[in-house]
Amino acid sequence: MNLLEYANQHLLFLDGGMGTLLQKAGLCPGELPEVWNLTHPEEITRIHTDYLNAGSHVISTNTFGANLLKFSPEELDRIIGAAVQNARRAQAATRGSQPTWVALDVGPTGRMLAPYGDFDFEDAVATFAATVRLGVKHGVDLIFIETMNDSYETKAALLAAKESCSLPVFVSNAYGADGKLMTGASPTAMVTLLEGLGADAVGVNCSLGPRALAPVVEEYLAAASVPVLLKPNAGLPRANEAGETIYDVTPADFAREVTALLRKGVRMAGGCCGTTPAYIQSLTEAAADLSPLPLLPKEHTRVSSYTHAVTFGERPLLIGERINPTGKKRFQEALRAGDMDYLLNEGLTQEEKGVDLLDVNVGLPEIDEPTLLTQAVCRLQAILDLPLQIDTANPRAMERALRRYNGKALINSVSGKQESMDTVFPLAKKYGGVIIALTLDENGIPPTAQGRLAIAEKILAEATRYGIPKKDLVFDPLALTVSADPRAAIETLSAVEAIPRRLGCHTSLGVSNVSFGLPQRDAINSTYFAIALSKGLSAAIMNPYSTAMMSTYRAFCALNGQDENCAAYVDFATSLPANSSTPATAAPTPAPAKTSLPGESELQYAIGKGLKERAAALTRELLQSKEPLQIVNEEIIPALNAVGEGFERHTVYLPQLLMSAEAAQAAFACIKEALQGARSATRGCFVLATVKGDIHDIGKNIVKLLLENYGFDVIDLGRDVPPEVIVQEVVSRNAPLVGLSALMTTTVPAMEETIRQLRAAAPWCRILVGGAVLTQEYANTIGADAYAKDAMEAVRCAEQLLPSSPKSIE
Ligand code: B1M
Repeated sequence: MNLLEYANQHLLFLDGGMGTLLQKAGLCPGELPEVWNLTHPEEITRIHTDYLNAGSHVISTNTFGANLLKFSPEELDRIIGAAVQNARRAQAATRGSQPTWVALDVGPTGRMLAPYGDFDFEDAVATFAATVRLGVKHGVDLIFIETMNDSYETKAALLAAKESCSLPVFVSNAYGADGKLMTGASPTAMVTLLEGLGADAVGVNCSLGPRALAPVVEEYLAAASVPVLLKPNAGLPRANEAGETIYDVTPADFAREVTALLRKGVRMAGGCCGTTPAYIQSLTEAAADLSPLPLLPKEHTRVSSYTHAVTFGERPLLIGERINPTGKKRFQEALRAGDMDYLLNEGLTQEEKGVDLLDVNVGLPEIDEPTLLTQAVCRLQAILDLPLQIDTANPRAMERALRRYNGKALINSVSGKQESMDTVFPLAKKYGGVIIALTLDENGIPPTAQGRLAIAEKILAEATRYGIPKKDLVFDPLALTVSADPRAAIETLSAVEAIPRRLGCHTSLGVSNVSFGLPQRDAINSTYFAIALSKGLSAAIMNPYSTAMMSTYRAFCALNGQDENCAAYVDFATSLPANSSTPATAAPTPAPAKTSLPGESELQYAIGKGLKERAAALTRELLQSKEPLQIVNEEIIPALNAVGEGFERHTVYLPQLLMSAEAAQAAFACIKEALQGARSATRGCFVLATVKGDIHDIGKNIVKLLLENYGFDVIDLGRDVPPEVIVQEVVSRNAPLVGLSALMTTTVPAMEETIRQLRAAAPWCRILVGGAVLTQEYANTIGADAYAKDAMEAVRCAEQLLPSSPKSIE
């Protein structure tokens, strides 16, 4: 029976935890569970059988980590083959009244994708594709991508599945207690991205118990047009007194809480970590009399970034137009030189001005646009979380940029020309996107609103033929120059009114075209903008640096009931300079080179925003007037502290933390260069490391640099270093001093363990500890010889711990 047809009419029960059951069955720590398909096939088959007997329609193969990063191609083939066979054997043994299916289970790779990590997006796609192709070869019925905690990796996996097979693909993400993915995506952002890419069901698994996941699930239900699935844990795992992992939600509670969500519209349910066949049995019994709620398509026109979705129609949207080289000599030069700083700065500044999306256009005749546009998209999305409008007439550039975009983009643009539709619609269908549709065709731009409406109808019909839903089209009826044709503005405005009324679609306009050739263009633009907004315009590509345009926009939203308590208007109006002239006639504000925010220096701003090149350039500049260490203490550390606080408050997510860390490292590299000259004679061997489990090394690197500058011969073992490696190094070098760094409360025990092992194996060695989480008291408790709060103090301590060494060279 066809799975999707069945799922249309019935609730679909999935299976429960596999890993936790294997641990109970004797899987050792460090052992790869997927290998059990070969070594313990009966055990795996038994678990599948128990789930089928408990009422699961879909069982997932034991292939969560089966990928080419962990196994050779031959091993992977054997493992996936055996996994499918084990599931099929269980299916054969339990044939009953209800149909059942075998899903290829696909989990995350465990690697972070670039730019946050070092795993290239296309390598991730290739890794997932290899797994999927083997699943298909061995005959699975569907692909189940699960426990993904990063949107970009989820996109890579789904794209790989779609490119490698025509089986149904279900996609499930793992959310934290803050209702976001680890890298910051909201549930609506994920639904928007995944539906755009063609997922057949979307949902939530792992993470927490069903009750804690309810708000996330409800957001899925409000956003998704495809079935929503749910596979929660049996509660949040915790350790009991005996050190075992336990889960607090009982099968009965689990069944009751999941059933409550089935009643709200979830159509597919099972369990994850900590759940067993007893949980699924309990669930299928509790839900035996339930039928699925009708699956209602949602008509939202939505785009997304890696963190959030933006919905057309809730209020007019502003699309910043400034990332476009047309008429901008400086930007053109920067693009030709491959300098992305200008572009990133335009992005950041427009974001601060309050735009909802950024148009990205890098089209210049003599450049490699596919490469440059892709780079621009990747660099922008690394430091900014605004959705992007990908703006190019070059299909190759469009495809490459859409492929790398971490979200559902606004696509600028298609027209009514058949060639344009035949080029753009397949790309939108494959990668997802809301398309800006220009109402022109082979015969040009019709002079009347009627003519443009007719083209809009033609585009809509063709889009439907390509399988693109109406909600994914936004029509631009084209602002034309009023100085050339007195009816130009009126006809476009009529079309702005007619399109939503007649076609039920949203509209967008590139407003400023209307004023070409006229003086005081802002007066015309902003008045035209106001009229268009009052006719129902949904979005505008505009200059957010124009005070007149922004005043019009903020005032319109306040007057139109789209700005609660006029808060955004008041914020905006009170931020204007006291002597700013009447908004509607004010000259456009020149593009401000935004380099810092109140209360922070330019370097702190650059680190906070993750601008690597800028951070390095500013550090070099600062080194002319400040001491290197002063820059570290007054600029770099406070900037990182601010990012860390944001991370704690959930205003900053891991990607931004990583980008800021990279910018700090770039600044720090310049400090290192500056200090390099000051080296003096060797005064003793100092073994240095960040302890096991901890990958923070910025502070440790500063300590290393200063120690070297004060004459110590530093053996840097790096970060995440096991106690045994440190002990071995100290013993083999007979090192008199060792320095340990730890930045997290969770890694201080590793520091304590390292000290314990050092005391046993190298009793002569003096131990210095440091790192943000430590205090003198704590250092005493864990048995260190000294604690240093910063790098300078580390040098002083080292000198004291080596009393025979000469005094420091100052
Ligand atoms: Co993360 N991180 N981070 N992080 N990170 C912290 C430490 C955190 C406090 C942020 C927060 O939540 N507010 C938090 C830890 C919370 C806790 O303790 N429980 C945290 C977390 C949770 C995490 C992750 C788990 C996030 C995640 O994945 N969900 C993850 C951990 C991964 C792991 O280690 N297993 C993670 C990852 C990262 C990045 C990779 C993104 C990046 C590190 C990049 C790198 O180091 N190469 C990063 C960063 C940058 C930070 C913050 C923002 C900044 C750390 C830093 O470099 N400070 C940090 C928040 C904060 O500290 N404000 C945070 C500047 C540096 C110069 O200071 O290291 O203290 P510091 O060094 C000083 C002194 O302490 C002293 O001298 C140095 C110079 O004066 N010192 C010593 C240091 N070592 C010494 C040794 C000595 C003597 C002195 O003798 C040997």
